[in-house]
Amino acid sequence: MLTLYGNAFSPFSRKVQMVLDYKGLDHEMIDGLARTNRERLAAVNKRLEVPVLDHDGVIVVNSADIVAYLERVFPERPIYPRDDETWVKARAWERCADSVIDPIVVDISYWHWAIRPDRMPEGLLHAARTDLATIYAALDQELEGREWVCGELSIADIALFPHLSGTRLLQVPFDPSRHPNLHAWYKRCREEKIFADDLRRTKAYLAHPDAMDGEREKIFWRGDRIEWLLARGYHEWFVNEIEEGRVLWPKLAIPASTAA
Ligand SMILES: N[C@@H](CCC(=O)N[C@@H](CS)C(=O)NCC(=O)O)C(=O)O
Repeated sequence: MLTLYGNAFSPFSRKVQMVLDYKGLDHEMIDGLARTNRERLAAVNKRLEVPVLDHDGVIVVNSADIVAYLERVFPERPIYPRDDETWVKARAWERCADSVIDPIVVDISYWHWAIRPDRMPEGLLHAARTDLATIYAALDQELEGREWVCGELSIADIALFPHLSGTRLLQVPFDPSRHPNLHAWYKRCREEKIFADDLRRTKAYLAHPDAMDGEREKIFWRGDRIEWLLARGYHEWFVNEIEEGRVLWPKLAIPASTAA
């Protein structure tokens, strides 16, 4: 039995759910970020982060580890390229999606869904546009003459898609005239069932009156998202957030069954 503690708004959960779909693996989905499920999530991940996979009692946290686990246990329909060099490239794009694109997109998203007392700090949107333009250009080049980022559909496409699907709404879109290959790739993704199903789930979640039932006044901050903010000069804003009590810190999560 496979149970995914996820959330339809979390790009990392969406990645894992798309891999489960791609591999045709039946699973139960629990919204780990819903207030009513906090204790259930804490029991499988003290960090209180989604996604978490429970496979017959084997608990796997962190999206890249979950995908690697699924690939190992369910090798049919591989999602990582077989060729070594292409495998390295796919992992690099997955890591870029998880640790470079996610922080930029998520850091500017707070003024769209969180309950904020302020407006977005001056220059933050511009910094996001500048950094994303570099990434869009690199991706556009990577996709020259290719349908998928690594040739065949792979984890690279699945990891990138959830982050890129929100960029228009956040006013940091890629541009069909400057990034024609990226634009064609995004259109191609939307025509594939696993990506179309992902968008449908996220839209249905956001349209539901109980959506975003989780914490919306305090922001859960972690490494990469803080790094991008500080690197772009927003340390004073961040310190003020801490002082005003609007920061939630992840709890210590140690991989030992005896850890308290
Ligand atoms: N490195 C983790 C990151 C997961 C992550 O950032 N999860 C966020 C949602 S996108 C989360 O659970 N945050 C807790 C919260 O918002 O309360 C992974 O790849 O799974």
